[in-house]
Amino acid sequence: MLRYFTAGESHGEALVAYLSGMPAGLQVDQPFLDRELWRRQQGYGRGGRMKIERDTAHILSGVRDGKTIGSPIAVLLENKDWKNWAESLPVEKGDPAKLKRVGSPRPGHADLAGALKYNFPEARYVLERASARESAARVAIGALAKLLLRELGMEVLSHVVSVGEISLQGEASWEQIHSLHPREEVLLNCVDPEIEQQMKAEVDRVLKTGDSLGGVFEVVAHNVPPGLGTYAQWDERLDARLAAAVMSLQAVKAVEIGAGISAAASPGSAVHDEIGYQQTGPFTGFTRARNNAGGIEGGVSNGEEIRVRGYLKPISTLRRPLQSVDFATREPVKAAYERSDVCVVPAAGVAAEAMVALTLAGCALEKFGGDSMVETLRNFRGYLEQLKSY
Ligand code: EPS
Repeated sequence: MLRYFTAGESHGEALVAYLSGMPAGLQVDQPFLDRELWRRQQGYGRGGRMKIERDTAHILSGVRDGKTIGSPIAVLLENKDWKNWAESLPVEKGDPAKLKRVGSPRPGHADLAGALKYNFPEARYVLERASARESAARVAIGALAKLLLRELGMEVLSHVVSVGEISLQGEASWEQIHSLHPREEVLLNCVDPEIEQQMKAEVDRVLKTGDSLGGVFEVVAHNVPPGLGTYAQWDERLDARLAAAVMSLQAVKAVEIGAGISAAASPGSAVHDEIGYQQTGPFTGFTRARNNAGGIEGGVSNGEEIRVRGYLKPISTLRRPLQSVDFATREPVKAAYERSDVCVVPAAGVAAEAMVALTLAGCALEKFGGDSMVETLRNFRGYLEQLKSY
């Protein structure tokens, strides 16, 4: 069983991620982990913090001589900004004059709900943990999940569908999404260069007005065999698990599988993906003319590409702040402002890739089992044979 947790505050000493349940014998590609972390840091519209951080995954346990050993994997990501915060976020009792209060909660942020819940007089400790900085830790262990999936022939990538009101029209093919991946300069991770320029102009416009932007990313999982997840129990449905995984990312307010949203307003004949048959295919001979189901029917992968979209609300820290209330005086004031990003849709897409990869890796290990890669691969190949001879 694949289990994972993260720990760490945004301006604390480090982030830590813990991944348990990986089979032994998986080759760990350190440059790949660091490249994934780099990808999450990119995108037009990020704030000053990304100039400070250069994330790398420091593996503390569970990997020896370049391979997993079946033991829990702990990964540490240093916060370079910590040196600027050591006195205002001390672990031990500190000097109250040095603490940096967040005196008025930002609408849309966890500030108020978190302060009420944990009985804090202001929101500093709320934002420290609610911050999307935490998603870096998920990307580190998500990269390990991607390495496992790669052994099983599966790949997970993302692209940006919209930024504010600027949208890509039509579906991006796997080849188009794949071609974004090796880029050394990431703007908005959109497959259409003209739309990408319009997205950039939109970020510039909003930046000038002190506002922020949301948008939509799409994660695509390629070459996923039919049979991951099940309708047999509500919490084992693949779509339910993916929805929870993607919704758990900071600022995601809606998740869509395939054409889920437009499907609700369309007749069945325009939605459901008709079935055909040919002698050979990637997993079986069954074919589909389109993929409105997003690769999942009845909570089970059906052999088509899995497509999951995440809808991000605009960043809740505004340079031109909205109305709020002072925690101490209860007087009306403007919401607090701290250095922030203006648009993070490409970065959120990379974090969502990690969550999708962890979810698919978990489902794959439940189906194929195995304490070593030799065993997992033998079971996996046996299943592929079974599908071929169906
Ligand atoms: C974040 C605020 C910004 C972002 C941060 C998320 O950080 P800071 O307050 O230090 O400027 O840069 O994201 C990251 C640090 C990251 O690695 O993605 C927030 O409040 O959520």
